[in-house]
Amino acid sequence: TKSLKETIEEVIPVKQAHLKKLKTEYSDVSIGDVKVGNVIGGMRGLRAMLWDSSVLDPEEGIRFHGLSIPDCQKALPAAPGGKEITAESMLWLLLTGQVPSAEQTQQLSRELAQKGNLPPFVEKLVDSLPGTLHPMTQLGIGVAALNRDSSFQAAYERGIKKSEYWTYTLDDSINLVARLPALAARIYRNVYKPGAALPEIDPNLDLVGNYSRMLGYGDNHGLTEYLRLYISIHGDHEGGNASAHTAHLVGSTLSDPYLSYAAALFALAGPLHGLANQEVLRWQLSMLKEVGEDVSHDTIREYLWKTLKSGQVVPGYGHGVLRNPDPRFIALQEFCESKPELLSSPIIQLTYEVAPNVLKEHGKTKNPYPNVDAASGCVLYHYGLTEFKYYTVIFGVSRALGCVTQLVWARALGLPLERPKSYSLEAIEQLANSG
Ligand code: NMX
Ligand code: MLT
Repeated sequence: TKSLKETIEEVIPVKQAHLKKLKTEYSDVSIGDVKVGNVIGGMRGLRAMLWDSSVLDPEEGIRFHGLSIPDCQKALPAAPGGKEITAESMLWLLLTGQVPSAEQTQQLSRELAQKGNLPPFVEKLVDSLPGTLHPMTQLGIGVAALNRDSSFQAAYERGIKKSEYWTYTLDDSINLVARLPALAARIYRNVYKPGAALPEIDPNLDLVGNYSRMLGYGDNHGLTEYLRLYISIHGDHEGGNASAHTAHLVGSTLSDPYLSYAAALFALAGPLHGLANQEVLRWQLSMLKEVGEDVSHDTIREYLWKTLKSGQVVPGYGHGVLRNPDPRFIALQEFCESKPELLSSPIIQLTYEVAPNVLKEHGKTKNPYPNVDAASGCVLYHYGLTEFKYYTVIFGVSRALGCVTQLVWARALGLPLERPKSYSLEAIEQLANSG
């Protein structure tokens, strides 16, 4: 059986040859215009990034190396005793473009478990942070501190050839993914269950199985399986989303994967991006508080309008690219369909039937449909993980899968420093007038 590294090593020459072909044969070919609207509109729609592991179609949603979420659910190995996609099998697919065997997935699980402990100084650092500091800030601090042990940084200081960058980047990437559950669970324990014991990593469990166990939900098979699905399908969402783009930009300076991913986490911590899953819960709970138990389409509609009229966004709805309901939202909903106890939760059933029509009537958002955040937190809440300020940390454990994949590939392909050209308002107008 080939290891992850051996599999990547085999794919590298193929991808390098492909890039060379693009460079030599197509460098001067245009694949789209740059309009003023793109430049002043958050670069929406601009075809300006290479990101090889997933592509987001506005209508259909995400595909990982060509596989849709239902394809992945069929093809990717589950954890022993489980049914859902594991983080390991998704990471393998993203990094190699290939579906791993069950044996390869388990081999990777063992490697991650073996590398999963935090250095004691990071434990101390995280333990010293005040409980009032947002869990995402704590996660970013912890991830950045892991860079003390960066093998890329040490090798760069020693002086290595460019062709070797990717192996050290891969080492750091695997270590980072391995350590995220212990770090994220420690933050959860410190903030919400101070004094509680933190279980040791079980060498026979998959990454998310261990994460769930360290969070204190190891006996909750439903939640553990939900977390597996959640973490694998949040892993990558092409390159232009704010966290992935940040990791790519920072990585292009040859910052190591820890620093690049810490930066990405702070992008994820914004309410228009990953923090929306916390905001959805906050919004729904305050709606419940206001309307009481009398939750009906009418009361929800009224509350939606109140939110919109006060100038706030409805969290969990809309998207920068998608123009249909997010297939990740659908996958999480389908998870609930096989579990009647989740469907009976009023929190989960709220809003979905009402919000798209209200947003269409409001007439601003280009996509009135739910994105992944509309569903993700409600299920956690229902399973008893009610501390919603923690939810984006779970997203943060997940998004590393896609970000580190591209850090490895950016180094394997020798991609350059990212440095787009900017212009002032006057210069943009002059450029527009000169055609
Ligand atoms: N509620 C109210 N207004 C909205 C919403 C919404 N859910 N979505 C978009 N709009 C507004 C948007 O603020 C903008 O208004 P204005 O012209 O006054 O600036 C207008 O509609 C046009 O925006 P779009 O082009 O449709 O959306 P854009 O690509 O700029 O932004 C989001 C995408 C995701 C930032 C936006 O839809 C949003 O703020 N949604 C709510 C927050 C959210 O759920 N974010 C999570 C995204 C997924 N993730 O996990 O990262
Ligand atoms: C994501 O998963 O990153 C979000 O859906 C946001 C995006 O794709 O822009």
